[in-house]
Amino acid sequence: MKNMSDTRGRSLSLAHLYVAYSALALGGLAGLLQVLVRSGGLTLPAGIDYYQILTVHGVLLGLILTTFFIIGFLHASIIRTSGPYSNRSIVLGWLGFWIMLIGTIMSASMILLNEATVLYTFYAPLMAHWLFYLGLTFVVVGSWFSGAAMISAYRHWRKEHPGQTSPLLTFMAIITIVLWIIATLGVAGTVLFQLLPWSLGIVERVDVLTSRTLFWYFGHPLVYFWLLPAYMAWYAIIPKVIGGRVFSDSLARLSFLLFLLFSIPVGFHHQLVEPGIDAFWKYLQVVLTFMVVIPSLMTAFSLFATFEIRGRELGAKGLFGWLRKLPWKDARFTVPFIGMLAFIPAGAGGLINASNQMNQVVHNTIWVTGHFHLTLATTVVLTFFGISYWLIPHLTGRVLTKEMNRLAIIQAIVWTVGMGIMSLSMHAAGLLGAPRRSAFSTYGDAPQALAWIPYQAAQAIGGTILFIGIILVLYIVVSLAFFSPKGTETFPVADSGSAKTPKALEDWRIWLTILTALILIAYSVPFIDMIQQAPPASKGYRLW
Ligand code: HAS
Ligand code: CU
Repeated sequence: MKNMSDTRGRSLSLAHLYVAYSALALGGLAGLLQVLVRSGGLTLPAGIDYYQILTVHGVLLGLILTTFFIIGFLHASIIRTSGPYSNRSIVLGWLGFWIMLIGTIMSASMILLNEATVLYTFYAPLMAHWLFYLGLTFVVVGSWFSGAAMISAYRHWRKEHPGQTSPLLTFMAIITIVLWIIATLGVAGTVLFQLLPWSLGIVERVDVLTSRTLFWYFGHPLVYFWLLPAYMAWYAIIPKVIGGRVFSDSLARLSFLLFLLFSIPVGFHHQLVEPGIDAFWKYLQVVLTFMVVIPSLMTAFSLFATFEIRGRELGAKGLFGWLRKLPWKDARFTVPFIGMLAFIPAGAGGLINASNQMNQVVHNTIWVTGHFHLTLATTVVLTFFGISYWLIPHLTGRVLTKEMNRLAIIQAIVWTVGMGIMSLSMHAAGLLGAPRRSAFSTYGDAPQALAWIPYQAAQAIGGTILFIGIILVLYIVVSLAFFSPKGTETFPVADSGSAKTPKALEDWRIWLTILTALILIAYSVPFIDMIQQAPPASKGYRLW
């Protein structure tokens, strides 16, 4: 019975990973077309619009790849550390998968039919076909079913183990999904109550400011929903890969709790130039944004500690001698490690974005695009690749061969070079004022616009190298899923010594109460202001 449900759990996770990598294939191709158009080197055939391709890219990679990969990984982590799913969790998990998949197909079809060229942020008053919004609703509602599967498994574990601290990876997975559920309430609110009725023609106008605010109430925690699964691997899996231990179980849990508290009440740092929000509330949310940096600094600290302790165990001497003792030839370590390194400049860029005065310089420039290609498309995505290299064979009963391991490291190097060139030139062009979300234009040969062009050419070079990286990773993933030799690949989980962890860290009443208070403090007054003093609502526009 146990084994059978274990197999069921494996298929559930795998199904999610397959959708995620299919999204990578299509979204990556769109990315290649974009950099080529933007460099001025390519005109899309058959009247295909740049912004349509950009929407495909953003939705498939930013929303679909991430959500499916993460949910698949969270299921696998809970099953690995808390035992096979009950029938109820399996049923909920599959319901979630299918609802999300149907939603994805609905939204993606509308984009491909050019009925929803509204980019991945789908800002009103750009108006897409109502099926696009309905599809997004399905994706969100489906993910709630998946969340229910996980929470049910967690509650079951706690009932069976009264008074014990839950396994670290399960705890982290639950924080991640709770963060997601609370955040998606915002996007569900704007889609269900504003965008759907408006695109169906039931109401004629939409309040743009409220809609964007609800979007960013979701949009910022969204980026931590992407980051936290990577942190799960850094805290609780990589230490095992290098033969070490978790630096501190309590510190890891505390940092996840801080993410839960401070990820949500900070959406205004995406709206610093938005009129209609009082400066005081922007200031408050910027302070909270700097609070959410702290758990990342805690993470950096404990990873350095884990690496150094392990290196010294292996006999390393001197200040940095331990670096040489790390298993550089093991893709399961090296690929995510490059992701960690990338997060140092990526995070520094985030601090610049969050600083009100500097945000005025970079907002809506391609600097921001450079920022999230370092954070999401390097730090997070390389960690996801690193996870896939053992998780996929673990789930399919195959092994990561020496050749695939070597290819995975080459893939990461290709990715780093491509992304380095592309992201650096995006940051540089952004500082010169080049706009984001914009097709190729010389703006009537304005001298400033001409200065951006060499950087756009560099972006095309970087983007093309990245596309080679995408082909490589898809090749590795398909091999590991279907062709590698049969065998057992382990799901590495490091010992965290959770027995000594303070009980308060798992007392949900405390944390959910503080979270609710913080959200109410950060959002109530500005939200009431927005509704009471709403500017005239807007009719819909279809600019494509
Ligand atoms: Fe961001 C815009 C601020 C992190 C993603 N961000 C975006 C957008 C995306 C995104 C997608 O305040 C664009 C949205 C759109 O379409 O408009 N961001 C921040 C801040 C952080 C941050 C303060 N962002 C992320 C992460 C993302 C992400 C993570 C995805 C995964 N971001 C902003 C702001 C904007 C923004 C503004 C709006 C800009 C605008 O005007 O539109 C922080 O969380 C960053 C903290 C991180 C650190 C780094 C810690 C370093 C670590 C590495 C350890 C390494 C080791 C290895 C141990 C301070 C943990 C070292 C070993 C050796 C041997 C050296
Ligand atoms: Cu943000």
